[in-house]
Amino acid sequence: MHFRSCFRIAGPLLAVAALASTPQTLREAANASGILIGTAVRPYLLSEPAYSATLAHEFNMIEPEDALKWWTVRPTAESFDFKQGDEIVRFAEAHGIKVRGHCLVWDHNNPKWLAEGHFSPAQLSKLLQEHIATVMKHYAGHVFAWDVVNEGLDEKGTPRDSPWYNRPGIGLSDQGTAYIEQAFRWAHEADPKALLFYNEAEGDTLNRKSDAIYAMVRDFKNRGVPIDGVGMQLHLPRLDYDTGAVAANIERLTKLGLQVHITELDVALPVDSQGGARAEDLQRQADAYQRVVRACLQNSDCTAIQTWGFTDKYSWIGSHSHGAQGAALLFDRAYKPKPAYDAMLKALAAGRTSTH
Ligand code: 9MR
Repeated sequence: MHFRSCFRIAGPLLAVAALASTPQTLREAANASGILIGTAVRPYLLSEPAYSATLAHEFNMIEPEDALKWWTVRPTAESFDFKQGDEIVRFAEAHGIKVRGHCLVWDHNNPKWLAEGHFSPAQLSKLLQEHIATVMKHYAGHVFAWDVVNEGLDEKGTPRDSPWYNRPGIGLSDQGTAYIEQAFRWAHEADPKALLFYNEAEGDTLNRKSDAIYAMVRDFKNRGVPIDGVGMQLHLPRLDYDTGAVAANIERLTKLGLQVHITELDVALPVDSQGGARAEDLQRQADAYQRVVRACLQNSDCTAIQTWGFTDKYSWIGSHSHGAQGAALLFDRAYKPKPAYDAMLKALAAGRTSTH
């Protein structure tokens, strides 16, 4: 009798305890698994209640999608505009969220005055060093990691044409990755505490580009160039993406003593004119998200997973594909979690499987 009544009380209590320990959000699951779960954000959307509430609940890291790019921060050669970036940092700090910075050096999206300015290498070198120093010092202590150089290599693995490299470049145009190295050295001088990343697209699996990234960062590590990690963008081009090769790539990079962040994950699907995707594609998308999370959790030096936006209401994919693709993210246009969300939550909640 006594035993039975205890059991009757203990049963529901145990159920409540189990419920309390089951993560209910991506953020809770990521905290429990010791990983950062992030997303790209646009500051002008923070005033939309569903947008900011979802961000605050679900993520422990955010990254300005465009707000810290040259075209936003550097309206003229003489001035800096930190309004948008500061708004994101204020939001993050009010919600205990870490901020990742993107990006200090890129051939794309530079302001017109810079792209068409006909500057000499000496002038460009001065402009870039000053930019890196001013932006990083402004955010020192608030932005814990930076994409110092974004997409510096082409598909053959050679440095991409850029005002910083060879058009006309900062004075290192015939020296391969030397301009990238210089940017990392300046970044380290500007904020010695920030983690410094090289961020790249289409270098996620084992291919010519990822081999070139590997060779470059191995050389940097060997020569003491200050670099802490590699960002793998992972804009997945296919549902059957080879996540085994992603895991192998993470493995070889982390063996160099580097961290890996997955920085721009999304999985574009074919969509109809209303932006709707097929149910079976949404399931396969969920599987792809889950496989990427598992590939990262397998390795204790894969320390962050970030999606490139979180609601299908706002994503670069639609305009980029002229409406042919979309539905790439974790929440639908009404902020309802999709199968991809459930799969990601499950994979994060399962925790790390790394043995090293
Ligand atoms: O999503 C970003 C979009 O809003 C911008 O118009 C575009 C150009 O600045 O950049 C997009 O983000 C890119 C990121 O900065 C670097 N990797 C590729 C991303 C998608 O194009």
